[in-house]
Amino acid sequence: MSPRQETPHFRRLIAIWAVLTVVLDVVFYFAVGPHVPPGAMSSSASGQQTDFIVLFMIALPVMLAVWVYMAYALIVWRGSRGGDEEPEGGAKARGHFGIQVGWIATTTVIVLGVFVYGTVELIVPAGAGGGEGPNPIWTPTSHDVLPIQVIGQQWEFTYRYPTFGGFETRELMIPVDTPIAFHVTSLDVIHSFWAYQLGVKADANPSSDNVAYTTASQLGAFTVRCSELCGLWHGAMYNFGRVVTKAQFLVWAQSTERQNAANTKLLPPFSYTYVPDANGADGGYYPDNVDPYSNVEQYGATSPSK
Ligand SMILES: [Cu+2]
Repeated sequence: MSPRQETPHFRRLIAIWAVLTVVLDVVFYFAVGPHVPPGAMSSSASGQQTDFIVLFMIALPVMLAVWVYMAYALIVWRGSRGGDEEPEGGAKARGHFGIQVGWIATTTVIVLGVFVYGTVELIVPAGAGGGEGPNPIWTPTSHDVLPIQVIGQQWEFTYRYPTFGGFETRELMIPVDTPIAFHVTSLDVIHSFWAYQLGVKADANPSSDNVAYTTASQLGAFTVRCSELCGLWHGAMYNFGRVVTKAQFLVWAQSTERQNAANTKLLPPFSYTYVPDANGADGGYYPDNVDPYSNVEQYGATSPSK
């Protein structure tokens, strides 16, 4: 037996892998973690950031196992040009019970662990929750939830505030440290409401009230994009929302309610879903609880104020 075969390759590999895993996982957690998207502007964003960090820290050792082995094999086991014979796998490369059991056990633990972790994070409040439909699994414990309706339409989002007289606006303002219930719907085709820094993404489908919760924890602007191809100007369907203090929000909401009062009267009463005006010409829309072929919709509305 040549001395080369006695070299403890396996132990060396494990040692290199273990050191790299610890060092890089720690570096990732502290240096990269805080910058992982979508940031920490809201409860849902923080939850997603944590999930990304955890999943990456689990994936990193797996990736390192492959890379370390490859690098080690390239450096230690490479044959010299035209020199030695091809190295051959010895007896230890086959039928090693410990390695086989270890391999199956490790991969099973990782996959089941990620499965359990992902499922729990989808359900508990800290998770990515929201946008699962009209009856979310998780609802905020607080009863003081601010409802905001998001209405997708070709090609913009508008917002209604039912607790402030149901006014409709293009501006999305939300108060900090307040649980928000986004009620997302559409007037025409399928859109998707994606408030990136809030970590909120919910399909906007006609005749559907899709609920997503979040609580903003930082002041500032966030982007809103449509994230479902919805026609010619899909790419231009974005704007900015803003997280403001509770006092600023109240001032804004009450003054907007006042300024919009005349327009709000022309809107259909607040409803969780709407159908577009079948007539189309006056650009109106109606609560989805009336016969879509009612006289009103077929022949166009006479606005309530007339
Ligand atoms: Cu869209």
